[in-house]
Amino acid sequence: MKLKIAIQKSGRLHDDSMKLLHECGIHIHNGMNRLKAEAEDFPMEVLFLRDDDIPQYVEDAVADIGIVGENVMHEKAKSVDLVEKLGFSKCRLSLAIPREQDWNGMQSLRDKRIATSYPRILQNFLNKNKIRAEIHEISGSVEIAPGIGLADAICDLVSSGSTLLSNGLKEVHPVLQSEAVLIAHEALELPKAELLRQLIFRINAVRKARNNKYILLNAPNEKLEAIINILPGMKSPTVLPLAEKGWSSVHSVVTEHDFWQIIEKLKANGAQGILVVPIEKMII
Ligand code: PRT
Ligand code: ZN
Repeated sequence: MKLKIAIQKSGRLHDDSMKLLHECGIHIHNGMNRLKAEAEDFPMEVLFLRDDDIPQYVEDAVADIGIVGENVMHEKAKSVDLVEKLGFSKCRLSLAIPREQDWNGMQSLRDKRIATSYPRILQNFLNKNKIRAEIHEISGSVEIAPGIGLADAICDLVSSGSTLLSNGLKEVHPVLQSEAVLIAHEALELPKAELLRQLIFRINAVRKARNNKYILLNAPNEKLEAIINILPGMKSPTVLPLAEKGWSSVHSVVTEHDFWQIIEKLKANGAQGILVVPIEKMII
């Protein structure tokens, strides 16, 4: 029994998807241009597909699980479970108009032509906002549509915004925030559901580790209490005596998010020799 996972064959999702599996201890030898590959050390088979096809394959149980952008998952609207957000390939689907045009809120789109590769998501968004507009579905290079007179506005994926900028467009309203997600067939049979549970457990350990750092520092004993209060730790920090009298070594785990603030406070409270090291896996 193998868990079949669908992964983008090539493109923006491919490398990070493979890296995530690798960090989960699942190693895949993909012969060049193969459509299928097997994992060495986990009962898993990998199918390499176009991202647009992945939701359908998962719905049909050709693949048990898959990794796609939320944008594709919502646009395809297949019956699949969203199992886990994966934190990479972040972008947003946004509305944009020519730079020189005024934007007076959503009303500005009334009866306008909007070019997009995401007609379903856009139509739902317009319905929710009670705006009637004409949707032009085009499959690529959406950003050139206003310039060639094909549309008044576009609804497209944005990450840095430089594509919009270089096409004389400005982003005016977000429609959907997106990142890579793990999707699964709705009714996985038991042995596969158990393999999926193991995979999710590993993914969580890898993602938590990425968001945390292990920190070691030296502190004079009279400052220990203040320093321990600054450090959150998983339970409480580890405190070990140093060879030098009156000093201790303190070890703890801090999140990436409030990392710099914590370092500042530690320094202000007399911490010295602060070392910060990445964590490979984190299981709590
Ligand atoms: O061949 P296949 O169908 O598998 O791939 P694809 O060409 O359809 O998709 P691909 O590889 O381009 O993108 C896969 C997924 O990556 C998308 O579905 C999104 O979930 C995610 N993603 C993240 C992005 C971007 N960021 C992104 N910036 N997908 C596309 N873009 C494009 C966008 O369409 C625009 O043309 O990049 C341009 C904008 O980028 P900025 O940085 O200039 O704003
Ligand atoms: Zn695609």
